[in-house]
Amino acid sequence: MSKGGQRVVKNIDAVTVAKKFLVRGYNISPKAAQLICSSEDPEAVIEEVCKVAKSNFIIGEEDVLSIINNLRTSSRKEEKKQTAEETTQKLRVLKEVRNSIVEGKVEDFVAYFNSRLDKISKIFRSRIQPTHIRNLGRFKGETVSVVGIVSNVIERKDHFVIELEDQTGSINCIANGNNMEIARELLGDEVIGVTGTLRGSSIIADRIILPDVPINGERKEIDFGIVFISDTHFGSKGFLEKNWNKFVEWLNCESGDDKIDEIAEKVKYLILAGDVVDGVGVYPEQEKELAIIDIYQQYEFAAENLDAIRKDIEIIVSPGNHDAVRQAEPQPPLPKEFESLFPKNTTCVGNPAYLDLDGVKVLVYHGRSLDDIVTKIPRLSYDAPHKGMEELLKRRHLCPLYGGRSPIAPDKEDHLVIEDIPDVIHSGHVHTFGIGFYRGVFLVNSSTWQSQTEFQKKVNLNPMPCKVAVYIGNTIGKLDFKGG
Ligand code: D5M
Ligand code: FE
Ligand code: ZN
Repeated sequence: MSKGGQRVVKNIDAVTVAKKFLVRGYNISPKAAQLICSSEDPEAVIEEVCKVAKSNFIIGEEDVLSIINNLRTSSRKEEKKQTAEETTQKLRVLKEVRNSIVEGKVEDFVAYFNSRLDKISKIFRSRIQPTHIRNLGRFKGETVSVVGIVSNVIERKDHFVIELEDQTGSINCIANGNNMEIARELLGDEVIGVTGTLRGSSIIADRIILPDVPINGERKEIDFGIVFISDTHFGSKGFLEKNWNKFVEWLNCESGDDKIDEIAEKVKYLILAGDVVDGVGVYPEQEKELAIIDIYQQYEFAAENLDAIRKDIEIIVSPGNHDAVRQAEPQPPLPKEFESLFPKNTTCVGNPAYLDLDGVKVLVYHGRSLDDIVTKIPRLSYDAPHKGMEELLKRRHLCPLYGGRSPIAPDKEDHLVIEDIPDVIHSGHVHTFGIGFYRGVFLVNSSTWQSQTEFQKKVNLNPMPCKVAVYIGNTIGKLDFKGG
C-alpha cells in the first residue's frame, strides 16, 4: 500500500501468499510466491494477479513478474503526475490590486500621500530617527533629521532648495556642495531623509538619504528558468510575427540548436509584463497602425499565440497602458472575458504584481514611470532602461513622480511602494532592453515584439525588439530573436 507517497512494507512469507491465492481459488508456484514476498507491495501484487487470472490457472513466475512491472510503471506515472501538479502550484501572487475605486477627492490624495510617507518612513526607521517638522523649532542650531515627501526642488545659483513635507508641516532644506548632485536628480514626490543643522527656518543639509536597499543583497541561484518578455502588442501592424514564432519554437525546444534548446527545457515560467495587445483608441489615429481593429479579436490573437507555447510553462500576464483595463496604476488584471480566452497555463495578474515563483520574488511593473525618469534625469537614456529602474528601487517606489506621464489612482494605500525587496524587478514599456543588478536585485527591461511606430519615429525612439531575458542559475542573460 502506498500512503502519502511512502510505501508500507509488509512482512509476508511464501506460505501465507499461497494460502491467500488458495482461498480465492488459485494455485501459485513456490517461486512465484517467493517473488511476491520480495516485491515492494505484496498485497497490491496479489490483488492485481487475481484480477487478471482466469480460473483453474496455476500462477507462475512470468505472471507475477509482468504484474510487478506494470505496478512499477503506474506508480512512476503517478509520482510524475504529482510532481507536475506540485509544479503548477508553485506560482503565488503575493500582492496585486484586483479592485480599487477612487473618487479623487482632496481627502483621497491626503490619505494616499500619508500612506506613501508612512510606508517609506518605516524603511528609514533603522537609519534615521526623524523629528516631526512641526517640532523642529526646539532644536535651533542643532543637528536634526527629518523624513518627508519632496514637494518642490528649486535650483539657485550655488545651491538647491528642497521643500520637504511630512504630516505635521513643511521645511526648506538647503543642498549645497556634493548634495547638489542628489538634489538635481530628485523627481519630486519621492520620500527622502535629510540630516543637517537647523538654521533659521531651514535645514542646511549634511546628508540627503534615499530609502534605497541594503548593500549586502546576493544573487539568488535557481535550477529552473524564468523568461521575461513584454510589449507584444498583438494586433498591431508592427507585431513581429516571424520573430515571435522563432521565440515560441525555442520555448518549445524546437530551435534546432541543442545548446539553446537545453536552456528552453529548463524554462518553467514566462512573464509578459504588459502591453499584451496594441489596444484600440490608445492614441490618435491608432487605427492606421492596427492589423486587428477589434479589441476582443486582438486578445483572441494573443491567446492563439500563447497557446502555441508548451503547456508545462506557466505564463503570467500583467497589463500595460495599451491593455483593456483602467489606465491609472495600480491596474487590475485583465477582465475575465479576456483571461478566459487564454490557455489554462496562464495566470492574469495586476500591474504591479509581486510574485513568488518557486521562492523567487519577482516584482512585475509595466514601467510607465520610466518615461518620466528618463526625461528628468539627464544622465539616463532609453538605451539603458535598467538604470532608470535602479532609480525606482533607490526611491523604493515604482512611480515616484505624481502627475507625470503615468497616472496614479490615489487609493487609501499606496500600492506602488516597494515595501519588500524582490529578487527581480521586471518592466517593459520603453521598448528597449536592459539587464542590471543592483544590491541583490536583478533589474530587467524586456523590450518589445513591435517594430518602430510612426510616433516613435517622430520622437526618435529606437526600439530594440525581440530580445528576451532568461534567468537561470545565478544570472540573467539575453537571447535575441531579431535576426533573419
Ligand atoms: O510606449 C512605448 C514607448 O513609446 C514608451 O517609451 C513611451 C513612448 N510613447 C508612445 N506613445 C507616446 C506618446 N503619445 N507620447 C509620448 N511617448 C510615447 P507604449 O506604451 O508601447 O505606447
Ligand atoms: Fe508598449
Ligand atoms: Zn506601454
